[in-house]
Amino acid sequence: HSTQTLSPLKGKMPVATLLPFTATPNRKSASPTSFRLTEKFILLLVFSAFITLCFGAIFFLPDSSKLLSGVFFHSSAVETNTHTGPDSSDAGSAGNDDRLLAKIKKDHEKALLEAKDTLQKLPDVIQNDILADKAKVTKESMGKGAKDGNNLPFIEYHRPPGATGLEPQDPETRERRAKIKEMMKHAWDSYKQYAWGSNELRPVSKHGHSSNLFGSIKGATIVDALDTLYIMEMFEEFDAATDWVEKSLDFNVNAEVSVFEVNIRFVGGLLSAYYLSGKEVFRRKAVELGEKLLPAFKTPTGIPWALLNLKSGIGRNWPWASGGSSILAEYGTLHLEFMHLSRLSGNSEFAQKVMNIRKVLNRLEKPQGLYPNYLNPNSGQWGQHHVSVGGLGDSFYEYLLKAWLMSDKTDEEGKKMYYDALQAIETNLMRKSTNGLTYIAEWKGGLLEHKMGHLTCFAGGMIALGADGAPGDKTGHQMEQAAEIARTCHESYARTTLKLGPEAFRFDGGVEAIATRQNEKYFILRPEVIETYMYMWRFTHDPKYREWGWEAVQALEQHCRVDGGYSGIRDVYASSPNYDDVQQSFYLAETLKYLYLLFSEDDHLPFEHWVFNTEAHPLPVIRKDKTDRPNEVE
Ligand code: DMJ
Repeated sequence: HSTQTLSPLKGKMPVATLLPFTATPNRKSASPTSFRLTEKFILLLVFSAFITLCFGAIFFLPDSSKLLSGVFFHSSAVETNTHTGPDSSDAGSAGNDDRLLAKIKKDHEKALLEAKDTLQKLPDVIQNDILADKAKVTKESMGKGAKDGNNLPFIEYHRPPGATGLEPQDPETRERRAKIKEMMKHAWDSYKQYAWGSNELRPVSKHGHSSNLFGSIKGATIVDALDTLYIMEMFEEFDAATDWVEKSLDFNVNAEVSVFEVNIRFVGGLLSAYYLSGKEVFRRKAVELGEKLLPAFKTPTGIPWALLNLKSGIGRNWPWASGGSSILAEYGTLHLEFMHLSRLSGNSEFAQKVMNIRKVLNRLEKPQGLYPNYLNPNSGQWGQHHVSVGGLGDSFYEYLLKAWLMSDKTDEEGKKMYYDALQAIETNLMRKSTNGLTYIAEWKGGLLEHKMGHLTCFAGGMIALGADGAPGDKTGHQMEQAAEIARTCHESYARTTLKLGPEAFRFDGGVEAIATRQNEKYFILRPEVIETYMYMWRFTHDPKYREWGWEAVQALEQHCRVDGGYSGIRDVYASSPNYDDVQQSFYLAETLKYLYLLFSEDDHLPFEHWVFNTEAHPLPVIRKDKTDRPNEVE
């Protein structure tokens, strides 16, 4: 179009033609040029007012869209509504109105019936429905964030009783307790000075040390020591450790770790630090790490791999473990931590994983009622029939008992499995030496190896802890067994030159409670014997247990303490120590904590409120009646 073609229409069309009613009647000429300027202006004003009114009617009147749809689209709107209803084939607006009314009536009746149903439900059922809805909402609200542990459900934190303790009444005990705290300070300060951020300290050469059990995760000593620092009221150190966890503890590593070690030390340490201090960072980190461990359960049976690459999620077993088996003490020592992870994250997956392990075990035939150390996660069949209450088996039994105790004695399955297993151990593995020392031997396809490991010495404490609930009036009997094991383990210390126990001791070839092989003579600051003294002290208040603990303290001070911390020693029968130059993280987590509790009052971390994981990290009992719930997730 040219400008010329358009201009006559635009410029010369008589305004009167458009707006005849506005033209002046007397006017001779109808030409727009004959209007005066003011008239033109008024006409323009009237015209624009009219346009504005029209638009206003469409856009600014209330609910104009409904008005329009009611006027112009009435029948199609009703059709849309009735497409899902039973009368959808009827046509016509009168029929549609009827259908609409019928539908409203039907919905109304349905709502009334539902309300009636709800009112007829028992209060318990209604309560359960509400809880189920709540759990669903919590799970949904966690959304993606829960996957990386950053968006956890709200939990009102209440500190469980006995997180710290009063000074003991008796002056000697007070002094001894203070001494243990000083030892902790020396171990911690040395680590801080020479190995801060590394997994462990080399106290002789004074630098950091990292075991491959943790891949490239760092700071094992910091996480393992957190709760010990807290219960000893070393709050300045605890704050420095917390700060490190916040800023530097990193699980995003491309490395293979031991699922068991990472669980008992890192997950356990973080959980305890959370329950003692209430600091959210520990809950967040524990759940984050727990999530990273979950791919370990991707096996045909759900029995987890021993080793897991945290980045790829690929797992495998130790190459030395019978035919690619998983290890009883490893897959059987996840239960306590994983139950708490579910509780603190609102994610039931953790609990399901460990409950499934029990299911697999309960389906299997057990030789003489015993649990072999090796189980193939692909076939679900036992590997070699080796049984031990020490290395490879130990904490599996411990966690059965403690799962029952931690559940406020509601986990009947755990209870039954524990007491049945203990009976089989008593029948097949527990023996008395010629001179009356009770020991727990190792079982290899029906043959006994008369050796007891330092690790096995924890069993004294475990049996004492479970004695109270023993079925068939066996409480007294089990307390005696526990006391005898404590005595045997004390003998294993007393019969060495340095008064510290060997890694394993034998009851054959004319010896009792003595290591005969060179590679079993070392002492690596392990806690099990002191752990048993602590339990025995709590249950009997027999002063000998404190005395035995004090003997160990003196030996540790004399032979393991060095300028840069505490070191393990290679031969406890040598006349002077040959250092292994490692300060194990469990020395701070367990050995020093159990010593401190041995010289504390009973209401410090009392057993009715706390259960210790296998690395001595205290976890609160989960109350069944909810009246004493330290932390409420539900
Ligand atoms: C700790 O890591 C744990 O106690 C584990 O259950 C066994 N070994 C060490 C201490 O000896």
